[in-house]
Amino acid sequence: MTRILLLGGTTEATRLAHHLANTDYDVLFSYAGRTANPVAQPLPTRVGGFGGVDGLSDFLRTENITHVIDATHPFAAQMSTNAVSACATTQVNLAGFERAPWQAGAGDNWQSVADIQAACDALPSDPTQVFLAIGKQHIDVFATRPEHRYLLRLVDKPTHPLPMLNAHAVIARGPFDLAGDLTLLKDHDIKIIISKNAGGIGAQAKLEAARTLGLKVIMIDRPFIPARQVFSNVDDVMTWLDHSANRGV
Ligand code: 3Y8
Ligand code: NAP
Repeated sequence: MTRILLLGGTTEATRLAHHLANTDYDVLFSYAGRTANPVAQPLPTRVGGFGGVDGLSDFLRTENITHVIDATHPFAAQMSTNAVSACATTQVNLAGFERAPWQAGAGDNWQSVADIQAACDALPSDPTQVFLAIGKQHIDVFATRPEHRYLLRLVDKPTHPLPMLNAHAVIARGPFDLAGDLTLLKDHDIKIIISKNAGGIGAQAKLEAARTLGLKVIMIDRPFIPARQVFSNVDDVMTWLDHSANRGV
């Protein structure tokens, strides 16, 4: 009997959830529990970690999961790595569902860096205004650069003081649009944007706004994720699922 665990937390996962909800498949949606009020899904939903690879392996066995679709964010590398290990151990079918990275286009002024520390190191020595569009989990690094003024965009109101002296947080969940991001960048006189190469449409507006305003973007490359089968559209995920489900694997 096919039973699917859908690891979510992205626009693509939400789109796939709505598609799967209109099939006869038995699907369980999973959030990490990072945000206070995640978007409701049209599927039975669980919230919270599994307890590492072993916890996930035990979960797959006890919940009789036959397929895992990893539709987490490209920077959710620990979850994706754990899914590769746990599915190998338990012989559960695994497929990634992720969007292509963004590519710089004509008129873009991007500097690609390997990780968040490199993004911090890439900031200029002269004080400037920075839109730190990377959420809140890894912003401590920027406390070492107090000369700059930071604009942050967070999903939930911060419960602790921000680690940087000169910072302002706007609270918004996205997906975002060009008009809103143009206004945000102009209102805060932003000169540099730091972004993860998330891909997809949900966070792309800030890059279009940066191009319009001629702003520099420090683009953080995606972290390594172990090899697994990956699809980039719903139809291919469904073909994989229907094929392996019919073969009873
Ligand atoms: C908890 C679920 C949907 C999904 C929407 C996408 C689009 C908006 C863009 C900016 C960048 C950022 C951040 C962002 C985007 C979508 C998508 C995407 C970036 C929610 C969600 C959860 C999270 C977790 C959250 C992180 C944070 C990252 C904010 C829901 C809204 C910056 C990533 O407060 C925290 O601890 C937030 C943590 C991980 C990165 C970080 O390190 O802080 N996402 N984002 C999921 C869970 O619990 O499992 O609350 O509804 C999902 C979405 N976030 O259905 O429409 O698909 O990419 N999310 C980044 O890309 O840099 C915002 O502001 O421009
Ligand atoms: P991460 O660093 O890769 O994972 C850390 C731990 O969080 C995992 O080991 C796992 O805990 C738990 N976890 C992560 N995703 C989960 C899920 N969908 N269901 C159940 N547990 C999950 O993950 P992250 O970067 O913090 O991302 C957390 C969530 O936010 C994911 O759903 C992701 O899709 C979403 N998101 C992340 C980003 C981002 O920038 N990282 C952007 C947009 C959305 P255990 O080890 O205990 O199992």
